[in-house]
Amino acid sequence: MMRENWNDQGQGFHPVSAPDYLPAAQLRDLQLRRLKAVVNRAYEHVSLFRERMQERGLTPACIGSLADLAQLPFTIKTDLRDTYPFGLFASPMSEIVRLHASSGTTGKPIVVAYTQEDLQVWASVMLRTFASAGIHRGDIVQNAYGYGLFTGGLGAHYGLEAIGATVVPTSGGNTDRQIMLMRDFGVTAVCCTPSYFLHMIERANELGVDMRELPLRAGVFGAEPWSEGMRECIEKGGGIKAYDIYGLSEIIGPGVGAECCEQAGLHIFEDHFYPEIIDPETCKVLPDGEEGELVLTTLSKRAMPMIRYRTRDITHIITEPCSCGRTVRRIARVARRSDDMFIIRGVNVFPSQIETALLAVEGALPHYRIVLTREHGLDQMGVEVEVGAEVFSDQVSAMESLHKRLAHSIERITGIRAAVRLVEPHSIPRSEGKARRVWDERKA
Ligand code: DLL
Repeated sequence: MMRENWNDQGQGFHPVSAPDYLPAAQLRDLQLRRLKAVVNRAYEHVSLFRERMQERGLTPACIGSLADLAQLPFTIKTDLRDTYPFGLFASPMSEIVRLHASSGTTGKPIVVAYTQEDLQVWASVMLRTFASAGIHRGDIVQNAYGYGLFTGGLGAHYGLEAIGATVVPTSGGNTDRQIMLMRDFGVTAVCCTPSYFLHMIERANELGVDMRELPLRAGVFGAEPWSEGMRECIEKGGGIKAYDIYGLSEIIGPGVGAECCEQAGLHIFEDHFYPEIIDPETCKVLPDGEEGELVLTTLSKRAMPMIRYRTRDITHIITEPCSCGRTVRRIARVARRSDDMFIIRGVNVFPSQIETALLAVEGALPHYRIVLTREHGLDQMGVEVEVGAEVFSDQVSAMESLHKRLAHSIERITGIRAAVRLVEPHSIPRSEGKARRVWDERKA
């Protein structure tokens, strides 16, 4: 039964959100029907999928239940690179109305495609994202995700228009102008990477603008890992509620999953994206609740169906139902990627652990970078972290004490002794999109 008068923070319900509340049996039924159709489509139109299935003696008829998905081969990022640019398309170009591509630092980007129907689905999952963050008609939303080949800008844009909000399509960059528009237009919600919003808060303060006094009340942040500590800094500094949104180009862009007003994990839009968690070593499917790599299958994508795409993102499925009433399952915040991990003196470390360690100590600012070097054959981990101006002007003993507490916190969480360097505010480069945290200067 659809919850006619469901309210998220007052006015978030929109009929298009109904699939978020489907009874489990009905949802599984829908997923199975869609899964069969998408496997058929991929088998018929994409030679890579067909050949991989044939190698295993599989046909689309092998899918009789959702559990049968586990027999199908995985898809990985290099499959998109190897078939660059259009090798995984299941629709003729005449039906493809949009292309996006990853920015990729080296080599060729990965390319993704959308039909008209795919764009409608994308706008609908983004609409559900904004509804669950309590954004509605009448809101003025500054969209500072990059517009262009990156999926963030246009993905958020069409979802915001679909919900009836007023979009201010600023894209990333030109921070002073962003702040001027935010204040002059009476912006009530913002979308960008969490690191860029922190930078906006900081710049606003320098310009004498206190964001907490503006009508701004919510932010929808994603595209990069961020921690609970970072959420606290953003919510306090901006006077807003900060919601997490997750997605990736290969699957659709932003809008694979998003937090609701409970801010306790991200609901996956399961009627379009089927999640599995696997052990990244053995590739076996893990039961709900266990941590592993997120694998996603698109259930309705037409231009570029993805079967069992290995995201490299580490998370787990939350088993408890959410008190918001949505029935679609949640994943825990994606704090790390398996390929972000670095190994230092044999110990596996994730940048998110460093972030958590730093933000657990009062006085540290959420701006840091990790520099890996090798001295006399031994790996060293340096962590540069900005600290408030008052600490610098304070006595040396205050600096020493903070330094000690930070080093101790890092060692407690990672087991590694780091060379911590306290640096002045603004000395670490800011990013307008995804932040870079690790500089690995070790020679191979
Ligand atoms: O970053 C899509 C997006 C745009 C998501 C705007 C959210 C908001 P890609 O550039 O293909 O797509 O990067 C996808 O970014 O596999 C994760 O590793 C990471 N990522 C995205 N959202 C989150 C998040 C977009 N909320 C890759 N938390 C993904 C942690 C995230 N990591």
